[in-house]
Amino acid sequence: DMDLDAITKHSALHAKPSGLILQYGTAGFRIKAEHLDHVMFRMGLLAVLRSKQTKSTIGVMVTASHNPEEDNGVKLVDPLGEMLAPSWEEHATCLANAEEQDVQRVLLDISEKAAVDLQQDAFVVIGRDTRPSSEKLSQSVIDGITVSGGQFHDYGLLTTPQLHYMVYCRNTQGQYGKATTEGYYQKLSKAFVELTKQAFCSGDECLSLKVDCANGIGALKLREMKNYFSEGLSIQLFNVGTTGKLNHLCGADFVKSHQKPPQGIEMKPNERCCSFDGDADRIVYYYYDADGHFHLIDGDKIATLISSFLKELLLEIGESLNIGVVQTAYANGSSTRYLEEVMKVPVYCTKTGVKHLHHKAQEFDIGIYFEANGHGTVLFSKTAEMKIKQLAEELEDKKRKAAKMLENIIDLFNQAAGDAISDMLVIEAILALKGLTIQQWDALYTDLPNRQLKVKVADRQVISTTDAERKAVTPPGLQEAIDDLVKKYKLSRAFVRPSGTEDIVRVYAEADSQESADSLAQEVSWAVF
Ligand code: 16G
Ligand code: ZN
Repeated sequence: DMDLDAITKHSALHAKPSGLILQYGTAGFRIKAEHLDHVMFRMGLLAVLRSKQTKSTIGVMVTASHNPEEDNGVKLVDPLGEMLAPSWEEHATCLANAEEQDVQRVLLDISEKAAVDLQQDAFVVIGRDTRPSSEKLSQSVIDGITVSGGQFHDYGLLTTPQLHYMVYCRNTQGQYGKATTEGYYQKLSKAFVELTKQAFCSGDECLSLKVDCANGIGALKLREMKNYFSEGLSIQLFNVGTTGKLNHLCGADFVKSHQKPPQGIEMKPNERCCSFDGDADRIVYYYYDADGHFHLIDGDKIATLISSFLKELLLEIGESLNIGVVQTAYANGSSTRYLEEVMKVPVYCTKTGVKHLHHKAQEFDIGIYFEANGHGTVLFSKTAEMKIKQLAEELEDKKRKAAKMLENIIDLFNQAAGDAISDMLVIEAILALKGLTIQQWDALYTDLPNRQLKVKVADRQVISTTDAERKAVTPPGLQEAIDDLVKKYKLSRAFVRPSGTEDIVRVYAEADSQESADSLAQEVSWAVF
């Protein structure tokens, strides 16, 4: 049971700065670390309630992903390793904003609304990234858990997707894997080694990769994992956090948004490189060509490579499982066109934010989702998984081989969340199996030149959107203005949306040339003003 008076007393030790209002957004709570102590404590309390209500293990991750080192944040992870359910995001916001004297009342309110059985046991697992503030903040989460009578396991340093994996394992009685970092490494490396056994080029030539770890958790975890596949893949780690600052001039978000290589990595022409973000749930690839031009391979091209590989395997085994690719409005128009017209796979667009893509991808036997920024994974339905397992036993020769590959691919993809380590291994395996160089992969299609801008406005919520954020509904006249601007350029597209993580409006534009994309983005941002 919960001792509400003890909670109130303890809460005062994690007092909320008066007047501070926060919102549980697309990525949980995220601000300067010094303002987060009360939020952490209260998310400990909330995780206990959610655990009681779902009668399952709940996860709490302390991270601010690609944000600057001074920031921090917190996210709750639901029983199947998914993002917190929307109704609970609201509870989280209420609890975080409650004034000190109201904490008890809000807790009871949530328990009542969500029909939480307070007698139920609670279990919470915690992970954190490498930020200097993370350790102390995760202690505040633990404080909240223990004072409300919950049990917990603190994993300490973990990537975000590893925590999602742990939660998923624990709530499926170990069927998905062992809920330890060792279990995670074993599951992934076994699948990777089996998959690449058949690789056409097995010398160290083709399986060599440089990884920019954003000076974050990815460096620690990749280094641990390297011991599990001694010779299969040679990876060189950069920005491992010993000298540089987290996410500073490096990492997946920096590379994607600046469209240039990170600092702190040595790149030779045509060498395959990739960047993780600060909590290792995003990955992008890139290289310099022989003429010194930089080429970025983002989430869209990753989705395309994976889709084409999976489609080939399905064709080989002769089974008609339905595939769907899920993107957001940020997907490059060329990628959508290529997937639909050349590869003939159905493409769907959802709102920005992993929970939306993940949810949509669950509708298919094989749901491939990636945001252009490099967050994504592939989900396999239970039916698809069972069918593939069965075929791997029944079929013979080439067909059997293809079914076995699919079986390993299922194990290699993190089914709970987008995962830079897991995605990297899938990509490396596909490139090796198909004998593709990074240039050949890049050449699948040519990205339309594009530009993103941020606009500061008094109140970003005056902009509301529809059609998966591709059309502005308010303020009146804005969409018409954008339509008129878009008409002036060839192969053009543009949209605006309020950011879910920063107090700004984001503008996206693409067109037939970089100059056009730049000037369209600029004109649209003036229309927003
Ligand atoms: C968060 C989301 C990411 C999304 C980004 C958009 C998760 C785990 N992360 O980082 O998917 O692309 O927000 O940010 O959902 P924005 O709303 O500021 O553009
Ligand atoms: Zn991240």
